Formats: sequence, structure tokens, C-alpha cells
Amino acid sequence: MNIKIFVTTFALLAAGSTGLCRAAQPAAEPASKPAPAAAPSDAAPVVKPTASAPQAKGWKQTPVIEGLEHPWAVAFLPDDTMLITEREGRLRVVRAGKLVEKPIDGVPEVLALRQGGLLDVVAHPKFAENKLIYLTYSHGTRARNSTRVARATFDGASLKDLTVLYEADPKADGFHFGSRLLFLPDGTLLFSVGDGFSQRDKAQDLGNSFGKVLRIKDDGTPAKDNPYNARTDAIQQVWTYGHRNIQGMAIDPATGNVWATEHGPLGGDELNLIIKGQNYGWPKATFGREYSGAKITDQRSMEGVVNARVTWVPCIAPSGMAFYTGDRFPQWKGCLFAGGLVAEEVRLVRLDGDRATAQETLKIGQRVRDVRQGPDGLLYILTDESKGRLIRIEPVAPTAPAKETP
Ligand SMILES: [Ca+2]
Repeated sequence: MNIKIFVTTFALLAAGSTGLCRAAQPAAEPASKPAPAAAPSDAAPVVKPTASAPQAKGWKQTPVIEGLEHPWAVAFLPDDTMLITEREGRLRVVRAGKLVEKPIDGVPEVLALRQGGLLDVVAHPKFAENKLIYLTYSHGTRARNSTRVARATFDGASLKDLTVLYEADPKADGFHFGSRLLFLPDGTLLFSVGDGFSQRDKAQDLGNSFGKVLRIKDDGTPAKDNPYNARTDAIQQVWTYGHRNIQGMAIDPATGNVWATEHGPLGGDELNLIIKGQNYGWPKATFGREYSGAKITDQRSMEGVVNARVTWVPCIAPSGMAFYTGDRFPQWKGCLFAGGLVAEEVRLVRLDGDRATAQETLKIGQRVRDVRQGPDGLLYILTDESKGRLIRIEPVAPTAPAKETP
């Protein structure tokens, strides 16, 4: 094994040191040739898993909306409107801070089974002009179902002209739909599809949608410069592969780097830097074990596999994520915020370019499903409960230490 464990990186992570969030350079993008990735190097060390993190300071949580049934995603529209998906299959609208009672008409029929249902929602970058929104959802039956991406126009009251842009390969059961959507600055759209659960080995096969990040144009056609376009054994939408189940994806506005959080096996949740064409290892190389306790693999890393920048042990069960760019929390500018379902927290990750340098935690006390920054420069989170909430994270001034009485 020619891979070193970089103790210094781990020491920084463990100590929770306050490294810079911002970075100067984007991660180097490999050639678009379908050649295997470079062997793990200094740029991608195998980093020892991180466990607990110190409490973040200077914030409080304020519930904004109550009574949401398993909300999955929130999107901010330009006109002080929020859209919130509920997994059961409802799209809700919040106007001027109030939840409109009637759900939006025109939502596609979804398969609300286990992890499936109505999932992500994002607005087109030019929503103000074209009124387009994009949704992911699970479709089909218990025995045969898949992840779909669709778009529709939203006129303020209902969805019109709903068009399915992509349908992932079918699978059974109700697990691992992936489903996070992310528009890139060039107007193309990334989205994640899970490994199919019982078909996980297909994550290493470029010829299907399982265990992938896929990239399409905003009309649903494959992006022209996708890395495996020229391969006859690959589907044209593949951007990256070897993923288990990505439910968090966000772009670092300072560097243009795309980051994703991935549900790993037991003790193998990951934060990854997403680099065009690369293999992220699942299920050949990974930390963690089966949820039954059984072994998956002895390989923590392999030639040609990009190592996770952070592995969380124990699992946080990562969900939505956001980069903070506002002015209300100057100490958090440029930091990454990753929701945790099982951990009932938001993880703050400080980055230095393409490395994670430190973590802090914002304990919420409910399963965190999504994290976004609002137009007011505050962070908003959704909690995955039958009576779920939209919660605003607000700054609090540090209280002066009590004076010591002699
Ligand atoms: Ca991995």
C-alpha cells in the first residue's frame, strides 16, 4: 500500500483549528479523457475519519414555519417566495414568511415510499425571466421505481407544462434515490442518483445511472462536454461515478469547486470534492461496514479512486448543504454547512481550497434534511419530521462574561 495517512491533516481536523474557509485556486480538473484518475496524492490524502466537533458559537435557531410533513428541500425565489417540497408529494409555498395552506397544483404523481417521494426543488438561474423550476422525485411502483428529474413553469399558483427531463434506471425497493440538483455557472445541471441499493456494483459501471452524478443541459439533453461522451459503453450523462447515495451538493462560490455529501455505509459517510470524470470508489473502496455489521471491503482507498475529503465516523447521515456567503455571520463566510439527519445537527466545515481543515457543529435536535442560505444572508434548515420545521439560524451577540465577585 503506497498511501500515507496524513497525520497533520487529521490533527487539524481533530483540533477544530480555525483554518480559512476561502480558497484561492479551483481544484485541478483532470483531462476529459476517460483515463483512470491519478493515484491518490498529496491533493487527495486518505484522511482519517473525524468524529465529534466542537460547538459553533454565536448563533441561535428560530422556527419560521411549523407543521411541514417530512419536508425535503427549500428553494428561494427572487420575489420573497420560498418553495418547499414535502416527501409525500406536496409542493408548498411560503410568502412573506407565511405558509400558504393550499399546496401547489400540477405536481407530478410520486412514489412516496421509504426514502422516495417528492424530493429536491431548485429554480432555474434565470427564473425571473423563464419561471422554470426543477424537481426530482421517485416514480413507479414498489417493485420497479426510479429517480426522475422534471421541469415546469411556476406562475405563482400552479405548475404548468411539466416535462420529464431524465428518468434513471429502474430498481426495486424504496432506497437510495439520490436526487440533489445543482445548477453550475455554465447553466448545466448536475444531479445525483443513488446506487440502486441492491445493485450497488453498478456504481462502478459507466453504462447505467446508478451511483452517479449526472450532468444535463437545462432542457434535459446530455451536456456536450461530459467526460464519457465518446465511450460506447457509457451513458452520456455521466459526470462522476462510484457513489453510494449523494443527497447534498453545493458549489463553493469562491473557487467554483463542487462539493457533495454522500451517505456511506455504517461509519463511512463522506464529503467529496466532485471532479469531472472521476471515480469515488463505492463499493470497491470505502470506509465503514454494512449496516448489519458485515464487511464490505478491506480497501479504504485504491489506485484511480478519489478519496473523500472528510469521512464521518460515527455517521451524521448527511443531507442538504450550502456555502455561506452572507454578511450576517462574518466568521462563517466561505464555510460549508452540511445537514445531518441522524446527528440532528449542521456540520460547519472550514475549507482551504480543496482540503477540509476543521469542523464545528450546530446542534439542532431534529433530523436536518436541508440547509440553504436565504436572500437575507441567514441560513435556513428543514427538519425531517412528521411535524417538520423551517428553522432560521440567526446571529447572537456574545454575552459578556459575568463579573467575578471578590
Ligand atoms: Ca467514496
